[in-house]
Amino acid sequence: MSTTTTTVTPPSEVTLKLAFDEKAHEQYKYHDYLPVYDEKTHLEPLEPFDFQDRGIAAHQEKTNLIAQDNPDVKVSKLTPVIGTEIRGLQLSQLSDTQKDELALLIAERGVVVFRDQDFKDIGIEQQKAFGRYFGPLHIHPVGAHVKDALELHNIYLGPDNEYRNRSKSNRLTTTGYHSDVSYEHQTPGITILTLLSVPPTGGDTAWASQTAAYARLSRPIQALLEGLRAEHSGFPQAEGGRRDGRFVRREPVRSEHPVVRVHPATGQKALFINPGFTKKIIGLKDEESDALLKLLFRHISQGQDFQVRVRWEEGTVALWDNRVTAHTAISDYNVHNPQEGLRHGFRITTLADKPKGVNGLESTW
Ligand SMILES: O=C(O)CCC(=O)C(=O)O
Ligand SMILES: [Fe+2]
Repeated sequence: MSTTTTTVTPPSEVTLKLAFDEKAHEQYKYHDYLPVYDEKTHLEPLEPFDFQDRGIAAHQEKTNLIAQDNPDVKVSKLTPVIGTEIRGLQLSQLSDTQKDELALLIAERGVVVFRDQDFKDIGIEQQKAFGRYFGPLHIHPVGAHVKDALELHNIYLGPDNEYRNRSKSNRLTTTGYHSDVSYEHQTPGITILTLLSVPPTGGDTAWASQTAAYARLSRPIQALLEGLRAEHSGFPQAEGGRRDGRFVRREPVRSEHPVVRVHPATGQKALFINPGFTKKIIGLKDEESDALLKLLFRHISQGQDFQVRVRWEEGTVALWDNRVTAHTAISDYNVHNPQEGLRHGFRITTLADKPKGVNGLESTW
């Protein structure tokens, strides 16, 4: 079965193509969050903007966010290197001071996983406002979105929408580490992923620490990489979308970003290349670039000792910093078997700084 082609016309007179089977979801609690495509709204290229990372203003100790004396708040490291889990705090209730501290915590730990959240039920406007605190919201150039919000990128894999399965059908694995839309000129900082329906088992997400990946390299290789930029391209994604008959709402771009990026709030260096979008290293011969990228992609995806794999629960919201991590969905469940459940959610992605490398190296395009 392929993506259904039913269309509906909302009050705004924009025609939406449904990317799900309407009949199968009539009673579904999160019906309004099912994937659709607005096939009319064409977007201009993203404009440059000033960006101040919220983590810069934060108190290093984060005592407002994770007060030691509150027995209801449970904060635990998921691994020594990457990932923190928080129970007993609602994202929807955080003050600005707490959000600043959260931005810093996400930068330091790579990904922070909040359990038992009411975030999924606070409504689209509040969800967007929460994201906007951290940076302008990114609209995905080709992805499915939520009916009333282009800014809510849809995560949905079911028998009625198999684009991810199809596009990866000739690979040995669906694993694909990436940093969200890293081809943009000012790339994402924090992504906020909320799952509304979670399979009973499977459908985890994994993150790799790019800070640790950088730190593990020998000094001569670190020094070599610190002087280099790499090309990140949005063209294959857009071309793949067009090939699958999807509407491309903003023309693709490519950028040349420093291979080693310095985080504005922590000052830490991280590898900033990923198998999803990085195509070549600028200034090297083809074979040199291919060999170096192969080494680094293998390093990132095989480094289980600097990765974390998170199992989703109903109410889980994960927030990660795309400048210091790479991540992959783990599509290990059979979407044709109703017993294996439905995985559905939405992603809010905030844009951040123009990447800065070591010794003043900057992105170009
Ligand atoms: O579904 C997931 O676990 C992650 C999805 C993802 O990486 C994305 O939409 O960028
Ligand atoms: Fe992603």
